[in-house]
Amino acid sequence: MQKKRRERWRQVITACTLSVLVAGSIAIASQADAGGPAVEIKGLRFQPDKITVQVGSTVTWTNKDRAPHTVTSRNEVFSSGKLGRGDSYFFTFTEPGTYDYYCKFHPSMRGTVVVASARARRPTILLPLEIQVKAGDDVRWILPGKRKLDPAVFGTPDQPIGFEPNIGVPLQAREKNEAGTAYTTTLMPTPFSDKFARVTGSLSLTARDVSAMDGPDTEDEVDFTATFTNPKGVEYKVVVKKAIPRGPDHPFFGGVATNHLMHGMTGIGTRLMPTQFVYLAFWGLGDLFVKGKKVDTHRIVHVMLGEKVRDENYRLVFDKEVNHEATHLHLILPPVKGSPEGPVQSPVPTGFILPNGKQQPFLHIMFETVEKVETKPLK
Ligand SMILES: [Cu+2]
Repeated sequence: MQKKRRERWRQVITACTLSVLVAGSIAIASQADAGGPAVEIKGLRFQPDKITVQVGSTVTWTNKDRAPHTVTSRNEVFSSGKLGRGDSYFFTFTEPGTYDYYCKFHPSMRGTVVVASARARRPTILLPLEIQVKAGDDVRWILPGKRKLDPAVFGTPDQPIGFEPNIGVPLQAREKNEAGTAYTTTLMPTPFSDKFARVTGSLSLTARDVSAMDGPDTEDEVDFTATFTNPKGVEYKVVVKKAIPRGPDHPFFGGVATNHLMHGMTGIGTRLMPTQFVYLAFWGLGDLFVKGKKVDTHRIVHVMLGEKVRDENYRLVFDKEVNHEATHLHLILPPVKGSPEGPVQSPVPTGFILPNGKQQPFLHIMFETVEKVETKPLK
């Protein structure tokens, strides 16, 4: 669990390699790994002296003082040993709780790490309810790429499943292994790829889940704004004020859904995402702004706060690898638009040109840092 400095270098090198690969493959600049939560030891103080992190986070302490210090937990969970000037210490917190620590050489130096439990975020109240979410910091732009096909969701060439229109993958759109005994990936690039570029952004959402069922209208409400950049630093904004009362291919639960299994096996949303527990999701109609200018309206927007479906290499995992202890958020604008006749195919005018010279026709943005989830019952 404890990591030494050498391992940090490996992390930094991996992050650099990754951004080189991204830059190499699509010729764009990408930000290097910004790192996780960090505490500076400076002026005989831990700065900040109290931080809150999610389960699974690695906290870094770096001694910026001339004097040596230690990072020693009161209940002997971690202990850095002597840290000279410029030395760093890492610890990964796998259990929720409050961890007080101090410096053995200067016992008046004290700090606290609060490790929040992802499970504690699960809303436990019934409809009607209101949820507020804020996210930002670690934001990633998903680039198009082929998606590996999970046999649990798509079966085998002998016994294929999961091929219904719009949510599934048609059999002719699947690649097989050489022996023809298993599916490998989709034939074409999809928005559900492992390729990404780090960008910046923030998200704020208030959703009211009142209606549980689809119908001609809904009492569900959405007030959503996300701002983010593309890999070249161009600014985008997505604003949603209206929930879509019913779905064309699967229920939208009145527009806002709370506490549901979605994606994968479920038939709710694309099967290219793994089956996961979702705390909050909505489908709404939104406006898209690029560089402050409204470029489109009535876009179908889907946002979802769910279990973590990507591993440490940012690979979109299969059903059995979903991390039930962590959460993240995805924002998707599929190439579909709302019209009086219902949804119509329409590429998102992202203005982001891919290496093949074509415009990326969708937006899929991941918000890995969920800062706030607050739930309250409605009367
Ligand atoms: Cu989703």
